Amino acid sequence: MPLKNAHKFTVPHLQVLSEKGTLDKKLDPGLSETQLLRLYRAMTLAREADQRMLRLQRQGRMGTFSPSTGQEAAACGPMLALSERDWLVPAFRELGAMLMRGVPLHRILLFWGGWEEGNVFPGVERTLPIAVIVASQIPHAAGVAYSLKYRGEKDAAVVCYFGDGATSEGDFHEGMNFAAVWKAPVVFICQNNHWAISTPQEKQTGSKTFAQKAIAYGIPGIQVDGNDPLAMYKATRDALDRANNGEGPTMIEALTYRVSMHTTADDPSKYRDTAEVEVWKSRDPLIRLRNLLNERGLWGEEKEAALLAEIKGEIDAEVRIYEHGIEARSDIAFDHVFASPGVELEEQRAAFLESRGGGSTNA
Ligand SMILES: Cc1ncc(C[n+]2csc(CCOP(=O)(O)OP(=O)(O)O)c2C)c(N)n1
Ligand SMILES: [Mg+2]
Repeated sequence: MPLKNAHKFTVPHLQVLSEKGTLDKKLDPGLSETQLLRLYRAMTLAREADQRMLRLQRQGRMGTFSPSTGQEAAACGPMLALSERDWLVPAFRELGAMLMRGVPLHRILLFWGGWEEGNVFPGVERTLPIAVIVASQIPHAAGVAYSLKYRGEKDAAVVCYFGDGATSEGDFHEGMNFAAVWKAPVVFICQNNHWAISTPQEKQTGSKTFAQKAIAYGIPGIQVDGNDPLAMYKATRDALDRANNGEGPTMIEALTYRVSMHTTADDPSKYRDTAEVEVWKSRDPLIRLRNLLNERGLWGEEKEAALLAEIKGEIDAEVRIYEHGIEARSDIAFDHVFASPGVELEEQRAAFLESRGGGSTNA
């Protein structure tokens, strides 16, 4: 008997704004001028903040961190689709996404400076802290999404970021399976920046795409040009609509590239070809969006200079808060584990403070 096809699967690829600046009119999500300018500002802020963080780290004023230069479209495009009701569950390379959410830069500097206060975002809701433990945030995202469904919050969903390397972790498979089976309202965004430290994509997976992993769980997977901010917005908008309609999760693979080092602790020239880096530098997402703004008469050299000056001032002010504006407390680690700490944790806090000779505000 001839074999029949059990099922046919396809993995779509989405690009709206090509590298050459051609806009696909049929796929254009129709962002307003205000939205386009907000996106460009956010991506520029992320780039400038990233560069400043590199200098701070090199000057010994901040610890190791994971630069995000080159990945601004993949991080920021989706955020334009989020409402305040939606949850953001980041990994560790989504600086632009966190800034768009309203997390003050000084909180992110505190995190990478090693301060517990960097895990707390006063006034910013529905946002989980940076997750350095690879893929650990994926089951968290599935759980948060399941709780939204359980509570009947139909106008809210979760957007969860992770890297290509995270797909090799058990947490990825468990989180995807749980979310798919329970039709939890979550959008999984895999930032495929082609490397997991020194491990290239072909040593990470036998799959041709990361998006196709979604198929195994029974959810749609789409590959997106991750340096195209309009495509990243559109894919996330569509996925959030599915989630809000009770249709469950979607996985988006964002094809992008980490043009800088993995973290400030490594030297990428030891394991990857500089020619590859140059190719991706020429696909800079900021330039692509700036060209579109120029074409629409929304931008120009003067506006660019004014924006950079404004952003520099903003970053300077945040660095000052980071270095001088926070009164660090040695017992803060006890504060945010549970909504209300409970007797045992308070006893442990008291014992800890006692062991330090009393007082709670000495760092
Ligand atoms: C569970 C765990 N294993 C190993 C590490 C060390 N580590 C940090 S980042 C990283 C690679 C992550 O690669 P990817 O998921 O592609 O994200 P990217 O760094 O490229 O943004 C590794 C192995 C870790 N932080 N957590
Ligand atoms: Mg990676």
